[in-house]
Amino acid sequence: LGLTAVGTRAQSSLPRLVKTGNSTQLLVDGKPFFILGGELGNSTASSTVYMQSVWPKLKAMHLNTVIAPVYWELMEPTEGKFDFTLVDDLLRDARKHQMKLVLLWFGAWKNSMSCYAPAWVKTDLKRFPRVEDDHGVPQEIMTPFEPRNLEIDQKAFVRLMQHLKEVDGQHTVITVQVENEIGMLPTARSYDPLANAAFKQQVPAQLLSYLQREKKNLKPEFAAVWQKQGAKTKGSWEEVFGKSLAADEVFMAWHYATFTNALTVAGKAAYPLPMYVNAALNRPGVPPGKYPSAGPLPHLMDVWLAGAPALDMLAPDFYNPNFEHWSDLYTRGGNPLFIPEHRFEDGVDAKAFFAFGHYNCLAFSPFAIEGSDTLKGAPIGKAYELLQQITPLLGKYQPAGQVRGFLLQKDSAARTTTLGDYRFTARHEYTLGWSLGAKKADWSPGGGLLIAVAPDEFYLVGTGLVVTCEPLAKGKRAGYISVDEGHFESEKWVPGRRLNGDQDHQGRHVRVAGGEYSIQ
Ligand code: N0T
Repeated sequence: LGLTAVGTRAQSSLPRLVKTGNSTQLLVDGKPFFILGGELGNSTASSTVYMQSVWPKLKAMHLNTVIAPVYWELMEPTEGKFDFTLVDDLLRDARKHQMKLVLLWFGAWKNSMSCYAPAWVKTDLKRFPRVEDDHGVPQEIMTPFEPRNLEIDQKAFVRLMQHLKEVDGQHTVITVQVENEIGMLPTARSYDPLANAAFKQQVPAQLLSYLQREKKNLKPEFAAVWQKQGAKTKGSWEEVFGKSLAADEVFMAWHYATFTNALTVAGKAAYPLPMYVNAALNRPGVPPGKYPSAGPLPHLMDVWLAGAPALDMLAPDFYNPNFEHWSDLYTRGGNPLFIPEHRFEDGVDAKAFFAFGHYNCLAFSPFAIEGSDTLKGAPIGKAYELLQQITPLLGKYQPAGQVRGFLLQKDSAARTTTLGDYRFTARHEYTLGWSLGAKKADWSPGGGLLIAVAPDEFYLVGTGLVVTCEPLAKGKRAGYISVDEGHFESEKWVPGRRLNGDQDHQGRHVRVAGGEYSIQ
């Protein structure tokens, strides 16, 4: 009995996703975990020596997780001979710096291309054929239609997962990304011989039954493609989805998704960590084929959900403007927001607060986090330092719907939200005429999150915002009994200054100045 209990505990402490209330949480060692992350530049983790100067920077930025690639070409330089040195080094150094890892499987595909395939794959086009454009020109992209391509990629991926299972009893690796920004170029689908043969086939029953089952929940962009042809429940790809670039892309997405699903199923059978795929977002108005097509994009989420049910999440990489627009699209249907990449730019600090507060996001992570020019003052580090402190609060109150987030750009209107018995309104701090930043030409975004812990008790965490509140009950006013700033020491609130007078505008608002970071 004793042994069984121990075994069960070890099992249950594997990192995993759980749906709690209306949010999904990532549990690490049984506790809600929020990835305060950064993704390494692509080549950075290929040298353990190079990494030595990187770790202290990451530590200084208060990351709790590093998102780092595993390179197929370096892991299997000769077919069937595996070298896990780099992976083991990463694990050792992450532990030394008390950090977790999300590993990126740079396998068959990386930003559409197959540049991380080992030389023995790249040079054997016969065994490992490529996708072809509509003129029959092969591209440097392994075709998903060739079973041998799946076989070798899967073999390597399974070996990686087996290895992690063997060496990572302490769960340093908490999630795995399968491939990177899968996408088809320069045409919407491949025209290699196997692809052309598949294109003539009937649409697979698995997709058709998903369409029927989810008819009412399909994302509108995808439903439109299907309904344009009369929402058919059987037929060839052209019969069901029509003759268009959009239809070609659906076909291609299906085959990428089922390939990735096979990889994911096999990987999880070896070691069941949460797994996701990421997408290079398309620019609206650009036709399929002209952007990396057929990946887990908003208009193809249904195809990916139907074809790759083993994946836990579809994740957006943010290089486009309009953070909220894309986040809204990616949280449809309960898909948790997991941000493996965000351009490392001004405002990521504010967005991190907003993403965790508003979207119940599981991971936030600027890309090329080790870039040294961004280190000066490292706003993201200041945000992470506070987010780390409020993690237990976030984990506890998020499932109950007691957390809100705000993002305020220069041109944002005031944001209002209700929480508990109050309506809260947030504005950028520079909207206050007397704010030191009010006259600046450029306003760094402000952002924050608000947590209700009792009927009349709230925590505000953020930067560059001012919040007012009024009771929902008509004809009443609300005032502040007290506003304290402070910090958490191992989950215990330690108050600092009492903020009153000018600091809370004589009891009219709660405020964090632009460029400052605080918990109140
Ligand atoms: C990302 C990164 C890395 C002007 C780009 C973004 C990473 C990959 N791709 O640095 O390559 O591995 O996932 C593609 C979107 C770029 C849009 C640029 C718009």
